[in-house]
Amino acid sequence: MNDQTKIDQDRAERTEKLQGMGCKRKRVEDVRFTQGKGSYVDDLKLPGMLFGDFVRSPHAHARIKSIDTSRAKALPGVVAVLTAADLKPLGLHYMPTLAGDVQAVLAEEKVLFQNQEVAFVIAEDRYIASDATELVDVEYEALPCIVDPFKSMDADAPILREDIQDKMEGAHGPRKHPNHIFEWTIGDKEATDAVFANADVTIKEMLVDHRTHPSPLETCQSVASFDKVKGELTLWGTFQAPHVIRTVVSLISGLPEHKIHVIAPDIGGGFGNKVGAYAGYVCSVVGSIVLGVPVKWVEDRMENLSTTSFARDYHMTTELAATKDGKIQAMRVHVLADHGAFDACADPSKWPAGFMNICTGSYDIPTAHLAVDGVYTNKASGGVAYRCSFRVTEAVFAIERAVELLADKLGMDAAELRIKNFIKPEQFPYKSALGWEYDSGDYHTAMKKAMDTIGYKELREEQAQKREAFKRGETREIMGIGISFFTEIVGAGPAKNCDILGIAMFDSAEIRIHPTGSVIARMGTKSQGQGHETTYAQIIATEIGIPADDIMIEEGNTDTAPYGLGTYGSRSTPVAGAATAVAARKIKAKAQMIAAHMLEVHEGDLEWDVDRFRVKGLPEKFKTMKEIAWAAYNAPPPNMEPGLEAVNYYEPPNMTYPFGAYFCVMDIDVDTGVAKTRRFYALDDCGTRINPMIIEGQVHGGLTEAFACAMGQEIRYDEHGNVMGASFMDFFLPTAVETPNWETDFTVTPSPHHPIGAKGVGESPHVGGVPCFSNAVNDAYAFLGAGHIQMPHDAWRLWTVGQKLGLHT
Ligand code: MCN
Ligand code: CUM
Repeated sequence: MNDQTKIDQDRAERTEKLQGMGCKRKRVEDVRFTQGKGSYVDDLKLPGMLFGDFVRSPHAHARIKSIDTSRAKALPGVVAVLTAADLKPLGLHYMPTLAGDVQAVLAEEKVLFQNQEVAFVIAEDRYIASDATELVDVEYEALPCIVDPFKSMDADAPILREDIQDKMEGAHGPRKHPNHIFEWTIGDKEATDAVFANADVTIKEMLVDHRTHPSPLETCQSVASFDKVKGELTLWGTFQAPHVIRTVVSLISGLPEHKIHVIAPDIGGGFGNKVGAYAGYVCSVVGSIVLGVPVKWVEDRMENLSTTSFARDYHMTTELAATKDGKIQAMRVHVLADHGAFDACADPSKWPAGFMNICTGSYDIPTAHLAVDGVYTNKASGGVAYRCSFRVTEAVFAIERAVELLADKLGMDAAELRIKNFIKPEQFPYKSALGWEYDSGDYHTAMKKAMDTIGYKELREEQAQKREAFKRGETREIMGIGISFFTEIVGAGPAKNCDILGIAMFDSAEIRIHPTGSVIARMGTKSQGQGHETTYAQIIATEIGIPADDIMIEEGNTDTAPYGLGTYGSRSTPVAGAATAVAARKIKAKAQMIAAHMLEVHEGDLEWDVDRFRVKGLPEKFKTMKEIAWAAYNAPPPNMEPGLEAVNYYEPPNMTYPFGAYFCVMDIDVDTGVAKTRRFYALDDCGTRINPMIIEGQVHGGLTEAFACAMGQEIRYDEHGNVMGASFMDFFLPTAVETPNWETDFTVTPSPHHPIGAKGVGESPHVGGVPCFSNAVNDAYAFLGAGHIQMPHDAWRLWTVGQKLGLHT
């Protein structure tokens, strides 16, 4: 072995020991999760703790004539019953929403959706509280309700929000009707209309991304404990954004922010459901302040599905204009957004329709216009993202279905049409017609790799043969090939356009190296299962040369973690991940000065080598990061303050734009409507990959939720506003039995503005997956002249399609 080989080998061994970026490091948090040793909100048991439960409205729209709590209060074990009348003097019967609306904590004069919170019973245990909810007598006078958002602004529509009936100026401009929330438009309307008027080919379709729910396994919950002596409130809860919750609680309760301790312990899945603030949080806090003992609130499954947040419910009239040979010239979209009874959409404040204006997708579409109208209906409020960065799933669904419809009309292959319109590698950074600047991308390479791997040409040939066989009556099975090429927009965000209630959407990391060279690091984000304890440590390991196993990551305690805006919109890696790298580099810079002092050389004479600084040209003279850490506390250079720690608050210059190419092969039995996913191939590009195993897990999870949404999951309402699908009996939650096999792949196009070139990935598979499934179904039926088939594509609905097409004999 020659010297260089030895050096290389030694370096490789030291690198491997770090388990840094690029390593398939096993998830450290799973040691406790797989042994049932996680610590969730409901695991918390405090002395004297009481339990709250809600009385909920059976009606979708009704006037409350009276509430009588006397029978409930008389039940042994019941301690208190709160109603709007109790909260009103405190100014807490309404709470502000993230979207600039207010939301009833407990209904005062009216209920506006089924299962709305009417009273909060606090008792010695959960069962007594639950029993007592049945003893609260509420007299209702039922009112006509609005279920169909298209009827919401009719002249004779019942006015839903009487509390803001006369307030015709909303949080996002003028309201056209008492049931109108906002109109949001972007793009050049005149130019777009002109292109459409003169286009060779146009398509127009109402594409519905139906109402669904993130449904994490752990429901929303909180424990509030108010210490009357100290005047301090501790609030444990299922919070994706603990610091924001602390600020909001301070603003609405008047308690000073430093006397509020918000703690998000382990979280059993969030998927967007745990971003917003809910009545249960407020009532547990009020209960504890009033009673001086801890109060716990834990949602049951039905409450979770029917009241805390919904996702989607976008009705998108989508149009494309193109030349005869398939160059897309313009896009025009109108969205009717059903927001339910209160606008509690969880978006950055300036974005009433999230980042819906990413709807031009991965294509170079020169002209576009988007208009969104938000309306009130008698349904639960919410409007959370559900595994997508603020309405990106809706946007990608619109463009990816529209492109397929255009391909159909042009008689062009859908993959070819996409490639023809892709933004070219040399166009990045690319400014889209609706205002975004895509940081980087190489769509052609990704698409080619995907098509070659899946064997696209052969699949189309097989499909052509099967179609002939079907027409000849030899088979009852039809084959669909679904494609989706998506661009995500994650990592909110630059302060110039992203804030939550006025707080700029930066994020943070604080890294502290102990004298022995072990590390604790804290971030402003909060994992709900994404594996942050594993992956942030990998970033630090690579940056400062300390093994990931010696680095502990802590999140979720607002007393110790630096202020951050939390985890949603796949922003942890783009924002807090960047903060982590920058903080680590600050430490490294100080370490270099210490090393120079120790080795008695000038700083500039040192070079970094995996886990140490060494003297250039004298590789045997070095100091390891561990040695430097010890020195930092014991013998720092004169005039240098001791210690080795750093904090960074990172304000990203731009979002990151991960992308991917997905293909789905599906076989559908036209007689039963049963769809079988034969193959699903997902190629993701999230820039620099921190942990390939975790990325694969994220992709598996996101695709499974995409499969759920596209193929069956739905929160439906009947004409009386009764919520259908409020339990797992009706709401489709796929298990391993239904879930297809996933093939994953990748390309790497680093983000040019991110310190380590990483983009987010947590939501990409969902965003790309939903249209891919829907396109597969639509593609299967296309040759039969089915036209656009709305989601969800469960067997019953697909059977209906066959019925309509006269396929059943
Ligand atoms: N990662 C990586 N390399 C990259 C990008 C990400 O290794 N280039 C890793 C990260 O280090 C992190 C994970 O992938 O461990 C996800 O990172 P990121 O894409 O930054 O997303 P966030 O951590 O901000 O997670 C949020 C995202 C969202 S918004 C939803 S919704 C969702 C998702 O994550 N909810 C989840 N994935 C989930 N996974 C689980 N288990 N539970 C949820 O509730
Ligand atoms: Cu998009 S649902 Mo996630 O942002 O918590």
